[in-house]
Amino acid sequence: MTLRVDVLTTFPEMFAPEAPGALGLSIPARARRAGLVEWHATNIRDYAANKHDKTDDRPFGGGPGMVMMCQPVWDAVQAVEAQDPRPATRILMTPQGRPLSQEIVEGLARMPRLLIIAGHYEGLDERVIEKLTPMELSIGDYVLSGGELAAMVLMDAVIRLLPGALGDEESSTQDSFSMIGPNGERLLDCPHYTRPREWMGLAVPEVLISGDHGKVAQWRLAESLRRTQERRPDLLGPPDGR
Ligand code: 9D3
Repeated sequence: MTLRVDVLTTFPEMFAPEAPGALGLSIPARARRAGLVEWHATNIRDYAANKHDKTDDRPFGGGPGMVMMCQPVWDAVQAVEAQDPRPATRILMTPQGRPLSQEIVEGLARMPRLLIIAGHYEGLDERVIEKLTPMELSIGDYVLSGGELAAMVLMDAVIRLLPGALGDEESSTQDSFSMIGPNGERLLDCPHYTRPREWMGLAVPEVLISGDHGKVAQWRLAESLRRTQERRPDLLGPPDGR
């Protein structure tokens, strides 16, 4: 079954399938051509019920920026959801959301339909969030100009997990080769080398040239563990391991 992704945004052009951006090339484009996924961007502005097609307004209580109004968002969600009978998993991209993780991505890749709300605004009126009860997701602790790039990051991460999205060469590095630690943790990748065997005075580690596949696997796991310990100790769990 084709995954359907709807994006609600005031910049639908960013998601045009022919746009040579994040989703128009490489794995997502191939997955789309293969019928594994389809995405539709809907302009929230098309659902503004007021005569100036206004989708945002000044915040109650004062302050800078604009707040996305409830009505256009609510109506856009109802209209888009009615375009397909399958229930959509509603997602709001927001700096206040749960940090995106591979676990979340894997869960979303099993859904039939995603509806992602992304915006260029200070925020949504809290009441429409309360009524829609979307999953609220962030892609990290830095400030973007809008939620659209975050939505594309999420889509890219989900699409590449759809069965058949990766070519044979890519998929082999997917599951069995990606390193798992002694307690089931996901580890950072080990270093990689290709020809020549010596470059600018630097040699390729001898074990990789030995032809001993057992030794190579052992070395790679040890390197993955060492790097994870050094760069991302948080991935190995709490400091005292409890
Ligand atoms: C002054 C408060 N700002 C929040 C940090 C306002 C604000 C800035 C930027 C509100 C929204 C945005 C646009 N960003 C997103 O919509 C967004 C986002 C992000 O900026 N970083 C990481 N993940 C995400 S998901 C959506």
